[in-house]
Amino acid sequence: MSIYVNQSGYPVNSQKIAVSTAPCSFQVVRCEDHRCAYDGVSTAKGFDASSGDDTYHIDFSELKEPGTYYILSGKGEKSPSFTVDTNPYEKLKKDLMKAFYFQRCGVALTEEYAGAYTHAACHTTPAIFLEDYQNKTENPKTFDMTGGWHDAGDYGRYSTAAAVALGHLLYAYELFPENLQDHLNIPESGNGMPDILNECLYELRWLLKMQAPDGGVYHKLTAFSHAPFLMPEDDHDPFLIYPVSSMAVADFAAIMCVASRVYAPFDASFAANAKEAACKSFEWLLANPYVGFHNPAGSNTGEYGDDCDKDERLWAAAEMLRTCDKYEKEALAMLKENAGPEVSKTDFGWVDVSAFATLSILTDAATKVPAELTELFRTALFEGADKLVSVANESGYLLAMEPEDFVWGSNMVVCNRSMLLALAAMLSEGEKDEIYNETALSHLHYLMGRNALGISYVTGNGENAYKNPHNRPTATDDIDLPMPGWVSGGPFKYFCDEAALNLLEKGTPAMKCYVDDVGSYSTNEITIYWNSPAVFMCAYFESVNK
Ligand code: 9MR
Ligand code: ZN
Repeated sequence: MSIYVNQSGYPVNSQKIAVSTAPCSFQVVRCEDHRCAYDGVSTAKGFDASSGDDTYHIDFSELKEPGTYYILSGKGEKSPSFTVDTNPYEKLKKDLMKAFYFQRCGVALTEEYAGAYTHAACHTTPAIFLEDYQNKTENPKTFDMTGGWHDAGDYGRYSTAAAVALGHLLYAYELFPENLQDHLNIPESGNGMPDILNECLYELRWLLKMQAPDGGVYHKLTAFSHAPFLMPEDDHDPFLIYPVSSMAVADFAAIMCVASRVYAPFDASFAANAKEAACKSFEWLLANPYVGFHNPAGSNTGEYGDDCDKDERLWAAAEMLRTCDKYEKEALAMLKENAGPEVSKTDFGWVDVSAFATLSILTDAATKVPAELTELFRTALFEGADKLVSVANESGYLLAMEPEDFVWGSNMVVCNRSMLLALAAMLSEGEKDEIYNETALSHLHYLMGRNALGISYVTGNGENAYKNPHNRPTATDDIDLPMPGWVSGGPFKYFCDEAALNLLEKGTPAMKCYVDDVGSYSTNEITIYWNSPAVFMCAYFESVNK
C-alpha cells in the first residue's frame, strides 16, 4: 500500500485529503518532534478507472496548525512529508516562473542568475526562409530572429506555443498582480517592472520579430530536424523561418492586445508597439481565410498542427474588441462568427485557445460584448466546470480526468482544467465557489504527488520529485539534479518513445504511463506552456487563501 500526498503542502483552511491504496488507520505526525497531531481512519472511495487503483481517503481537513508533517498508517507505511501553511506554494510559484529564464535563447546564462546551469549565448546566427534552405538559394536573405524562450526540451521556437504560454502568464498577472511581484534574480530584477513582466517581455520581443510586413505571423522558427542531445551553444544547424499560419496570426493579435494593456503602466512605447502589431495582424485575419501548417516532408521539428482556427479568431476578436477602439465593428462580427457551439470556450491549450476568450470577456468589467453573447461564454464556462466537478467526484484521486484524457502532455490538461475551475470559482456568485475551488486545488494536489505514482511532477519541489526531464541541457550538462521548477508532460496513455516502451508494460493504466527517464520525450518532456498554467494556479490559490 502507498500513501499519496501533495508534497508541497495544503493550505490551512482547505480540504486536506491524502489517498491510499488500502484501508488503514492513520496518524498525521509532526516531523519536528514525531508527535501525533491528528489521527483517524480512512474511508473507501472506490475503484479509480484512470489508475486501476482501489482508493481510500485519509481526511485530515480539521488539522489547521501550520507545520511540516507526514502520514503514518497503522501498518507502518509513511507518506512523503508536506506542509500545512497559509501559503504553501510560495517556493513552487517562484521556481515555476524562474524556469522560463533558463529557456532564454540568444544570450549567455551566467552564474549570477543561473547558478550551476550556465551556458554560452546560443542560436545567435541569422535565420533564413525555409524555402531558401530547401532550394539551396545562394546568398539567401537573412533575418535577425534571435531571442525568446526555447519551447521545450528542443530548441525550437513556435508562435502558437509562445502565445499560449504568454496567455497563461499575462492573464495571471492581470488578475492577481499582488501575488506575482516576486524577484526572480534575473538580469532585469529591480528595474521597476515586476519580474514576471520582465521575463515575458523577453519572449514578446522575439514574438514581434515573427510578424511579417503584411501582418502575417510565421508559424515557427526551428531547424529542419531536431538537434541531438547537445548544449544549445553547440547547436549550429541553421534556423529556418517557416510559413505563416492563421492560428499564429490570430494568437499573435490576441496576445499583443493583452501585452499592450499589461505593459502600458511600465513601458508606454512597448505597449503602443504591441497594439500596432496586433492591429496589423488583425487586418491580415480580416483579409485571409484559414491557413494551416504542416511540416515539409523529412522535417521532424514540432508541428503544432491545428485544423481549425475558429477558436484562435475568437480569442483575437475578443481581445481586439476589448483593447483596440479602431476595429470594434469588425471584431464584434468576428466574435459572433466564431462563437458557435462548435467552439468549446473551455480550453486553454494550444489546439483550442477558446477559454482565453471566455476569461477575457468575463473578467472585463467594461466588456463591450453584448449581453446575449456574453451569456454564451458564461453558460459554457459553468457547464464545463460542473462537468469537471462531477468527473472529479467519481475519481479516486479527485481528478477531472478520464483515462482518454491522458494525452501527450496530460499535465497540461490537468492544469488547464484547474484554471477553468478557478475561473468558475471567481465568477460564480456564492454557493458553488467552494466546490469549484476545492476541485481546482485537487488538480494541484495531483500534480504535486497525490497521484498513482506518488511523484511530484515539478523538479526540485517535493520529497519525491522527478529528476530526469527530457530537456537537452539537462541531458548534456554534468550536473546531477535538473533545474528546479519544471513541470513534466506527465503520463501519456499511448507512450511512444523507446525509453517508455522499454520500461512500461503494455496495458499499463493511463495514470501510470510515465517514466522518469531523460529519453522519454513522450512522457517526461518540459515545455513553456506546461509551466505557465501552473504559475496561474499558484497565483490564484494564493489569492483564495489570503
Ligand atoms: O504536444 C505535442 C504532441 O501532441 C505531439 O503529438 C508531439 C509530436 O509532434 O509534439 C508535441 O509537442 C512538442 C512540439 O512538437 C515540440 N516541442 C516540444 C513539444 C512537447 O513534446
Ligand atoms: Zn538558443
